[in-house]
Amino acid sequence: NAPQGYALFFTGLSGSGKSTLAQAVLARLLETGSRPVTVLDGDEVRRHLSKGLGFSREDRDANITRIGYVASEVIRHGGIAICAPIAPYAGARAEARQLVQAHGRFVEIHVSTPLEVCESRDRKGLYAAARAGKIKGFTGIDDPYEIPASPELRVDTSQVTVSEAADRVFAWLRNEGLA
Ligand code: GGZ
Repeated sequence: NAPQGYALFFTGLSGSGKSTLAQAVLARLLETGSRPVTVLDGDEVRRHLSKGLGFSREDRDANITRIGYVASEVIRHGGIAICAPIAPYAGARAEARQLVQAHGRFVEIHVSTPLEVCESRDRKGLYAAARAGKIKGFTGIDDPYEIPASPELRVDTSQVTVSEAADRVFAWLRNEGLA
């Protein structure tokens, strides 16, 4: 029997550490090398799969639905899909969950790093631009982030290292018989 595919769906604010954590988890999955893994990172997806979409609610929802659909295809073939968009709306996350659960497991990981920490990191200067009104509708500043009510996991990268956060993801997966 082929092992069940699953999606690791990281959701959280810009600068919360989603991509970094996703890369750390990817590196460990590739070390064991037992399954095909596809990464659907926010930036990358917007350059290709979601090219042309903006940041209105409608466009963000379309982005998350596309990610969910591609993840569901990866999982249908027994693979692992690592997704790392902001995914600020609970409704769109639920839709991605439905798409994925038709074929495998959906592991929602809320990267719950507080806004103050994300904003103080401000690696790309986007929070400063949003505060200055140069970017409108920036998540956490003047656009909502709906906190996941019951994610499979919650990790705050201001409280644990990336490596510890990855450990927690793998501990969860082992406990569920997925790793
Ligand atoms: C939020 C924005 C915005 C606005 C540009 N709001 O730190 P980043 O740069 O690399 O991560 C953010 C990324 C978010 O894209 P997602 O596809 O993950 O968003 S969503 O799930 O809501 O569809 C940020 C950049 O794009 N960015 N404008 N207004 N983030």
